Amino acid sequence: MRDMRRTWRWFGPGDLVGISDMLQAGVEGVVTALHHVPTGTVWTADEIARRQGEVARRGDGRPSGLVWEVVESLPVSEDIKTRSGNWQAHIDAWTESLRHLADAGISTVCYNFMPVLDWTRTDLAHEVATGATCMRFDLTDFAAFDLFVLERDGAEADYDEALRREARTRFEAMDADRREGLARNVVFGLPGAAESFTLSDVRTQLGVYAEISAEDLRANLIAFLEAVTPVAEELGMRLCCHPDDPPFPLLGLPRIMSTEEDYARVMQAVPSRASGITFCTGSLGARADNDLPGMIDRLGDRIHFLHLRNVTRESDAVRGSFHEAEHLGGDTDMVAVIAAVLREEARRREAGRDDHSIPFRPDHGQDILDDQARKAQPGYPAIGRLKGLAELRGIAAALSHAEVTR
Ligand code: DNO
Repeated sequence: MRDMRRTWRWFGPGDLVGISDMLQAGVEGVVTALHHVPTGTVWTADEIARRQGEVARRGDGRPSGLVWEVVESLPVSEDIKTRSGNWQAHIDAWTESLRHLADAGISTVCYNFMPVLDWTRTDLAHEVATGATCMRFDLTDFAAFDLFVLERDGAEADYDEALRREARTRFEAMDADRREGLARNVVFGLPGAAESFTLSDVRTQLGVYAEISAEDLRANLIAFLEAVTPVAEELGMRLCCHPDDPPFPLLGLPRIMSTEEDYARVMQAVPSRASGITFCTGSLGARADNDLPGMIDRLGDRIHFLHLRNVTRESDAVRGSFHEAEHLGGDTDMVAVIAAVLREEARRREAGRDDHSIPFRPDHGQDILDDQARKAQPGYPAIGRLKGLAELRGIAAALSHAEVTR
């Protein structure tokens, strides 16, 4: 039996890829969030119900048959991450939002614990050989931003001499538009990021983190989970922590959910299934030392949501440049990943678990064909994702077919 529930991220009514589009793409369930509600504020029953109503209708008003199944993300505030200021009020608001979501029948909630920046790229339309465009993280451009746009104190220490020199040459060759665009991509927030910062906000935030080590941040994550997990358990919900993207420290900020060991430590510290993992093959796959199928075998019990996408690593260094590949291209062996997911689902069916169909979404996609004119949210085109979904679905169907399994 094939499981792997096909979901799709939707940014709400302003998203240029609508409910009718995803229906035609073959989607079974919707992933969305109340992006307009400020971080730290309660998601009310009314706002949740309104979004559910929007998901339930196609563009022309007919029923869609689709349901909001996964929250991505319920944002965790900087106060919670730094355990300062209004952290307690924000945790109360977070758990209150969980209660309203549970009342509305939504039980899977993705979040992340990346300080200051959510996901980051230096280029949103990098052209590959086929003419498709994709997102790219270029370490030299990033260093140019850090050293010469942000002018972060102490940044020099994070890059070796050769990289600093290359970054300077790169920066000097950029016109004002490119410098501004780079800053926008890196810090002003890509789609779904909880906050959008100015350069001066970022400098202030970096000052706050100067006092917070990776171990402190991990302790804050564990303390957060110790507060919210019992509520999720009581409500029958599944929380799932998204990895750092990219999976290494940036701007001198600690990143603590980048590797198998990071996940294992947090899962062991809060040993409840209600506290789990968003397994993002794109984020984790940007490091060659992450063995993705092995991680699914070892941590699978706690994986509640999957982001399936692929990256091409441009270097073997832990911290290196990469770009987003086609779902079956790139450095991640997607067939092996899906085989591992199907093994986990089989274990769950055997154990009688009711969560044996793990929701996945085709994450990101290259801009191809009409995507290049539609200009939807960066990383979230209609056709590039539809192609990814079709390919992933094909693998799952083939690997679970009797011709293959007998
Ligand atoms: C990027 C996304 C992230 C993700 C959050 C989860 O495309 O995967 O923005 O939604 O980090 O909290």
